[in-house]
Amino acid sequence: MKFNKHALIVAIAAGMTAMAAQATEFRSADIHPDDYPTVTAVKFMGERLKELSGGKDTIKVFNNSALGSEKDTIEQTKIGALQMVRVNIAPMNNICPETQVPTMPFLFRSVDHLHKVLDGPIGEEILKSCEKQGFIGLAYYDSGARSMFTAKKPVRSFADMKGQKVRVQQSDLWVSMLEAMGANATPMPMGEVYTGLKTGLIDAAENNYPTYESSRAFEVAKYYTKTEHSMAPEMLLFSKRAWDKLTPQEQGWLRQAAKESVPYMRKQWEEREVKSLATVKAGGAEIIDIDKAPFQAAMKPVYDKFIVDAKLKDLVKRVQDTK
Ligand code: GTR
Repeated sequence: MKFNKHALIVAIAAGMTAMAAQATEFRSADIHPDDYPTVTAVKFMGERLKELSGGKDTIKVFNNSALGSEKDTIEQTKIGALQMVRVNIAPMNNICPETQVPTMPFLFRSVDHLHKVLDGPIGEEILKSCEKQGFIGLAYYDSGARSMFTAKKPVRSFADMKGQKVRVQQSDLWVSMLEAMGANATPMPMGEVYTGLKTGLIDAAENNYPTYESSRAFEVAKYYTKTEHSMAPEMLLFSKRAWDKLTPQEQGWLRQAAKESVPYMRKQWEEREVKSLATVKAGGAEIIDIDKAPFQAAMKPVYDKFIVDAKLKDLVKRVQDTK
């Protein structure tokens, strides 16, 4: 048979088109920069997904708030315009009430306690509770402990919180938490914090070391007070609308790849916390130790207001009872 070069090229091109038609690139959003542990973890997940699916499924991360604030991208994920999103649990608080539980102030005793809860049936139950709102919860990522940082007046005692205008995440629970500390809470997207502090629109904000560092907030708010008031974790959510169109096999690959990205993320996170602390200190931040007892005591009304029904009360109790 005579070799027909033209036919071969046509055949290869047809094959490539068929492959391209089948390949799926899931879009995922994040507000953080390229080297932030949440972003590198989702990229790692994408690589694992590619391997598991034999090259069929991949993930493209849109970082640096390219697709909007966390609130915006959660809405895009709900309608299926975006397949995946990595957000903090806080902007989910108003959407699915169970997510308030891991957000609650001074709930977790340690990182080990947090991991034990989130890796077990309680964590699973909370992820699952978001399904009826249109989200498949794939995983939690670490976010350390959140603490106050102020631009003008350092917080050296509980009384110093009084009257500080503090940016909070877009969650009613967060507004109440800061109000219970005596502050004026102003919800706004993370992307506006640096300018807000610089222009004096806000006096303070609160976050973990890596975000305090990566947002450069330490340049404009140099007093970082270790209140460690919440260990609200990060969440990885998939759009239920998009999920329902996938085969069970694809869903399985996504779940597995997400699960495998968790230990990877935790390791990156531990390293980043150390690195970020060194960076902010070198940049002139003052790290202030504080007596946390009055903060903790002031949180009772917040529990009374948000942990209202039997379900949430039971979840909080089970978290506290987890040894
Ligand atoms: C960070 C978190 C982000 C976002 C941010 C904020 O620690 O990783 O997802 O929630 O805090 O305060 O808005």
